[in-house]
Amino acid sequence: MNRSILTRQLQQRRLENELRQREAEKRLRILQEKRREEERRRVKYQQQGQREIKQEEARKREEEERRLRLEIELCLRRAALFDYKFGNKIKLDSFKGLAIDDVTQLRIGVFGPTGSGRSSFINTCERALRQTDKGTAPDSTTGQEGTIILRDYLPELFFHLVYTSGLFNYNANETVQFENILEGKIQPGDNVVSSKEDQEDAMDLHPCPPFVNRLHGIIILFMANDPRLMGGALKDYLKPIRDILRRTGIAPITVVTHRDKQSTEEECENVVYAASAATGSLPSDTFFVTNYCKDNSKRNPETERMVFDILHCALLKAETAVKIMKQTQRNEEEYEKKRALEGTNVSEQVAPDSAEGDQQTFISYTQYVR
Ligand SMILES: Nc1nc2c(ncn2[C@@H]2O[C@H](COP(=O)(O)OP(=O)(O)OP(=O)(O)O)[C@@H](O)[C@H]2O)c(=O)[nH]1
Ligand SMILES: [Mg+2]
Repeated sequence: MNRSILTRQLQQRRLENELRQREAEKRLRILQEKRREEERRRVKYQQQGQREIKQEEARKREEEERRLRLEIELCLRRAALFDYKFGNKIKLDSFKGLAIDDVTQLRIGVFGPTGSGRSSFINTCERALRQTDKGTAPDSTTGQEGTIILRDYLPELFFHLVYTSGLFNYNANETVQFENILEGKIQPGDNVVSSKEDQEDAMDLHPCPPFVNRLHGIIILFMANDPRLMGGALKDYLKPIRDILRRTGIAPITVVTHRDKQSTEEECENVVYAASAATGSLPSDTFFVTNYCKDNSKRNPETERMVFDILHCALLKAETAVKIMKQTQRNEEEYEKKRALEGTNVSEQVAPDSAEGDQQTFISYTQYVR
């Protein structure tokens, strides 16, 4: 083989070798770039993972702080209810000139149809206040059907919740008995049949109950899925009750129970709207709760906060009602005094218990309550 052929072959091999080398170098660069990219991604994922862990830890810390803040709020509000004295809500100054020495307790009636959750609500209040696992109200009403039974709960406090049963049976005579309970003419331990004629019942009533034994506030309960609520039947049925309360000066609180049984926000809003229309409560005085009961026996701080909101509202309205009742009482006494002094012809004046007198009471009621 001549020399020039050998040189060309050598040249050719060198070129092929260089090509192979460049190709290998290129593949190596790609491989290294890939490795670096993977490394960058690994670091990024690691950082992201750590960030997520940190975020989760921060969320848990915030949740724990919120929980503890709520527990502190509940302790303070519980203590305020234990220490509650008349006048704490609307200030004693606003009762100036009124005879309130006899207001040594407040009684707040808990009304509602059977199964509306009255016992469970009272148990929820007891559990929230006393921090116990069980309330003292029995699960179902004892006693004969059609018998009015009252029982005061929370005797250790200035205010008592008064469990009422035997009403809301859609019975025409109920307004009379409702007024008797309101005025304190029926007391715990009495045995009054709700459907009896008033004449017969009058025998069993307390004729002149002291102011302290009457009801000063009202909580009316409904079960969220009571068909009479959404159908409007309860609104019609409660018209006389709304009228009595307006005349008396008591602004009722409304509590809808079984919140856990409602699925959408819209359903909840509709139920609250219907309930507030039925009782005449302001929307701000209408609450939607999940009671402690066999379905929900585990302690829930949010439930307790709601209960304290309801009790705060009930006491505020009860103090306002006492003020209106005491003012009406004072006006009546002054009217009587003036009449005795002047010896005027009464028939020309507006008697306090006439329709116009009611209107006056209503005006003062709206002035203070609304
Ligand atoms: N899921 C759920 N069940 C409730 C709630 N409130 C009450 N209940 C249940 O509803 C039923 C009636 O509740 P009660 O508290 O006994 O009602 P009540 O108004 O005292 O009724 P009576 O005394 O039987 O006339 C019971 O089985 C309670 O466990 C609630 O908010 N959610
Ligand atoms: Mg009951």
